[in-house]
Amino acid sequence: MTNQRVFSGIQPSGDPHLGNYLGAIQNYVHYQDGNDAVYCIVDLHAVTTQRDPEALRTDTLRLAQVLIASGLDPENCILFAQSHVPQHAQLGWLMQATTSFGELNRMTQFKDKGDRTEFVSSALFSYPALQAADILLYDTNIVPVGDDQRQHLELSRDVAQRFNSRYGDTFVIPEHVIPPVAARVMDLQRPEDKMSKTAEADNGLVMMLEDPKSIEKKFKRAVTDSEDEVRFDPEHKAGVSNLLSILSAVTGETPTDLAERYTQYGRLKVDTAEAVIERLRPIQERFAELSSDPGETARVLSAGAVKAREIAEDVYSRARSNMGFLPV
Ligand code: AQP
Repeated sequence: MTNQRVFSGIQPSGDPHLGNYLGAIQNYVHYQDGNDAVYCIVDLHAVTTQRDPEALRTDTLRLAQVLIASGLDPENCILFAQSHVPQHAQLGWLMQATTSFGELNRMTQFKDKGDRTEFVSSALFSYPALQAADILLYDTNIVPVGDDQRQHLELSRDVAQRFNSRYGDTFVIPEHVIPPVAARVMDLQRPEDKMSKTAEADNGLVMMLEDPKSIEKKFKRAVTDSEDEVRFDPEHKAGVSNLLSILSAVTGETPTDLAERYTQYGRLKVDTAEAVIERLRPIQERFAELSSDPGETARVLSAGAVKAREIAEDVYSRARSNMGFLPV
């Protein structure tokens, strides 16, 4: 099907990592062609945990530059910062009123992040309601995300359906798309855990802008197991299967086909490192060019926000009117 509305968001909570790239950004680039794609740097989500204001500004611009360097074309999609479109926060409130405490309380990501944070804000708890607003605000058909967002996406659908049945047909019910491989890239040191910016140690985390030598070192030290058989078996061989998934996501070959080609863990690690470094190289080069002109990136985001607001205002007006608010 062509010309679907595609929407996804990514947090400016530090530079993105290989999991963000293979699980999400690669699909953002894919879905911008032949669709109406809208991509949002979700800075309002980033402040659900305490952020240094200067770091938030820097990270927002850097993330926009990484996304453009990865292949997002602002002429071919809408790229903007969430806080520039006030309808996100406005619809977020209506979504909070349509989401139950019990539903939010069942979100596993809140439990994980809440346990790791000293000050647990109420915004961290209600974040999936804002995420539902982000998605529903654009009459979205397709949401490309990594596997960790599956539960939040299901909540967005439930909330949209509840709103539609209470107040009449208002929102399009979105579908999520998750990549067939590397939908959950695992930590290289603790392959039972998701690769994450907030990992305890950074040896298991590969950043998109990381120096190639450092990437190579991390892959060479990746935790595998005490066997010596290369087999794709995520349940019993998490480390080896993670390497095969990463290599598969970069080369396009299936993890099972790749496994047949290897007899040694060492060779698999070296080839995966090389493939990742080669995939990231042009992105890093383009990022270096873009980062020399932050003013231009800021202009791209402002122009994106103008286009995003046009769509968002329509959908928000529909929602507030159906809910019974008086016209302004
Ligand atoms: N490890 C991962 N594998 C595949 N996809 C992933 N995503 C995140 N981690 C992985 C996907 O990246 C997109 C943007 O994620 P986000 O900005 O919402 O950040 P996050 O999910 O909070 O990611 P992090 O890096 O793991 O941060 P923390 O440490 O804060 O939890 C989403 O589509 C997500 O699925």
